[in-house]
Amino acid sequence: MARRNRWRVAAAGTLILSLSGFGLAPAAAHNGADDKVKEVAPDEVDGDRDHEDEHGKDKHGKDKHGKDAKHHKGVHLSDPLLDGLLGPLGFAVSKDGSITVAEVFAGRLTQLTRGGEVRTLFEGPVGGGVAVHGRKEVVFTVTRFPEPVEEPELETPGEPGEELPDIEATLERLRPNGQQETLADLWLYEQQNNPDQINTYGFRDLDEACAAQLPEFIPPVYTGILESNPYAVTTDRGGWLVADAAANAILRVHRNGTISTVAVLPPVPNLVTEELAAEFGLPACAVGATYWGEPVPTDVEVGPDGHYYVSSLPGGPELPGSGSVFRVHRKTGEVTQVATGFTMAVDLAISRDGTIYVAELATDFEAMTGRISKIRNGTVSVFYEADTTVSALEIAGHGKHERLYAAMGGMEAPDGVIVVVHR
Ligand SMILES: [Ca+2]
Repeated sequence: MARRNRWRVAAAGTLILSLSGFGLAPAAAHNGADDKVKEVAPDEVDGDRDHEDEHGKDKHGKDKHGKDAKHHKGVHLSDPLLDGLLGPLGFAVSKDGSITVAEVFAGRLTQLTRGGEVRTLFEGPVGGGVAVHGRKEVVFTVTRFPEPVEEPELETPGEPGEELPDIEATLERLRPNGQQETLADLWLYEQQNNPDQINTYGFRDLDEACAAQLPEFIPPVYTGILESNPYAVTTDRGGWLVADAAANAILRVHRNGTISTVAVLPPVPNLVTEELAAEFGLPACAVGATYWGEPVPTDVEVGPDGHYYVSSLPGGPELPGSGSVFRVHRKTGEVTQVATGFTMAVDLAISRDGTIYVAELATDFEAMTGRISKIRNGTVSVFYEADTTVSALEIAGHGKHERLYAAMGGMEAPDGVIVVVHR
C-alpha cells in the first residue's frame, strides 16, 4: 500500500492526503484520512537523503526547534506573526497587512487583522487557496474529497460511464459583511470539460508482455481522468487564476463566475532506473522505459512580466527533485519549463525583480524539513534551509517595503507559523 500511495497518491488528486502521508494530523473536515496516515509512515518514505544525527540536531548543529536555526546565510526569520496553525497550506497578505491563512488540516480560515486580532473567518473543508481583493474581500477554495477506501480503484476512475467520485471543489467569496457565496464550481467544470484529457499518462511505450508484469498498483496507460482539487488561487485582471492540483490545469474564474482553461501542464517524464525498478518492484524489462506522470500544479502567481508562473510536483512517482516551475504565456497559454529539480514544490512567490522563490515542503522526508529555493535568471539556488516544513510563500508590498512571507510547520501538530523571511 505504501508503494502504491507514493506512486499515485497525488495523481489521484489527493494532494492533501499525500501530505497527510507524512504522518500529518488528519483534518476533522477530511474524515478518513487516518488510514493514509498509517499507511505511509515517515520511515516508509525513504530515499537517498541527508539524515539528522541521533540527537535531533541538523547538520548545522542547531537544535531542531532552537532559535539558532533561524539564521542562515544572512537570511533570517522574523518572530511568528501568527502561530498555532494546523496545515497552513496557503495564505494571503492584504494591502493593509492583514493575513488570511487556509488551515487545511484544521478546516478553517484564520485571519490576523491589521489591529492584531486573530479570528476565524470560515469553518469547513478549505482547499488551501486564498486570495484577497483590495482590503476586505476574501476568495478561497473549498475541496472535499470522497472518503478514502481500503482498496482504491486501480483502473482509471472518472472514465466516462463510471460512477463519479463524490468530490466538492469550489471557489468561494467572503464579503466584508461576512456574507459567503460560491463563485464557481470547479468540479462541474472538470466534468464538463476535462482539460487534461489531451494528456496521456503512464508507460506509453511498454510492450504488452512487459506491461503485463507491472505491479498492479501502477495504473495502465490512461488519459486525463475526472478529478478536481483547487489548491491555490490568485487574483488576475479582476478575476482569479486557480491551480487545480487534480485537474492538472490552470483555470481562470472570471468575475461573473464563468470558468475557462488557461493551460494544461505537460505529463512529467520519469526514466525508470534500476534503482526505481527495485524500489517499486518493477520488472527488469521496464528499466530504461519512461513513465509519464501527472503534472500536479500547486500554485500560480502572476509575474512582473504579466505571465503566469506555476509550481508543480509529479503525480507518481514522487521522486525527489522531480518538481518544476513552469511559465504559462498569458495570452497563448503556452507552457515552458523555467526550472526543475524541486522536491515537493508546493508554492511559489515572485519578487518585483523577477526572482522566484519556491517552497519545497519537505526535502528530507524523515526529518520533515523543507527549504526555500530561489530561481534567478534561470539558475536555481538554495535560499533558506528550514528546520521544519515550508508549506506556502507570499510576497507583498512594493519597493523597499516588499516582504517575503512563509508558512512553516504545522504539518504534524498545530505548531505552524507565518513569518517574514528577511533577505
Ligand atoms: Ca482531468
